[in-house]
Amino acid sequence: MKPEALIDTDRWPLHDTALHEQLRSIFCAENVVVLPGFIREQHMVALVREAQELMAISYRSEVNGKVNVVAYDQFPAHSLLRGLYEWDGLMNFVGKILGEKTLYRYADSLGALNLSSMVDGDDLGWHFDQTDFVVSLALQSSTSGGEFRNAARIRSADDDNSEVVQAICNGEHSHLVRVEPMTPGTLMVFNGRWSLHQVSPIRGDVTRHVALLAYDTKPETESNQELKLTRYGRTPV
Ligand SMILES: O=C(O)CCC(=O)C(=O)O
Repeated sequence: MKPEALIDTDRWPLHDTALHEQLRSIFCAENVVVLPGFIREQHMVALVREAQELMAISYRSEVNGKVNVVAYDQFPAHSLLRGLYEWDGLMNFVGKILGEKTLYRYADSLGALNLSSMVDGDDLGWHFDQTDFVVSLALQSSTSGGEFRNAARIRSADDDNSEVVQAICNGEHSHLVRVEPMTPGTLMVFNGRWSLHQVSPIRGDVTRHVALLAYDTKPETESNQELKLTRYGRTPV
């Protein structure tokens, strides 16, 4: 299936300049853009099936919380998620939202595309990403819990705002933290390098699946060896 066919282009016309401007202004104001129903509902079953199958080969990372992660190099050539990630049409659309003329896929053979699958009791601690932008695609929600909590643009290249960051990690400053609605089929664009985020503990017997598509403003960027080891249990061969 062509990647474009997965997307509800009636609701989200990818080439519409008025839509680009609207989403761009939301991103400028809020540093996060949430696009509910980005994936056509009839294709969600196939995407969840793919996630379920891939989860079987995931690495269980237990360093900053607990999460099962499938690395980019584990997605087969026929994967729908890989097809979506490698399709320029999506990258260009994301670039329009971000106001970036040129965007690059993350050059990290493990981190460029991930599937994150979380089961009862799993959670993901507060962290920043090592790439500029992450696009999350919500595939399946847990019965309860599994909230994506985000303190948008809490630090910048000039100011690490460490006291506030530490306070949020200690459960303070809840007014700076927003829960983003990640219903299945939602695409969310945010800048994980500057936004502190976490996933609250999963409750219930339904697995939470999210695909994470990473982009950067510079070519050839990668995460460091330490992150690779903790997140994937290995470094690329
Ligand atoms: O699962 C999510 O919604 C976010 C995951 C995340 O931030 C990560 O894996 O680094």
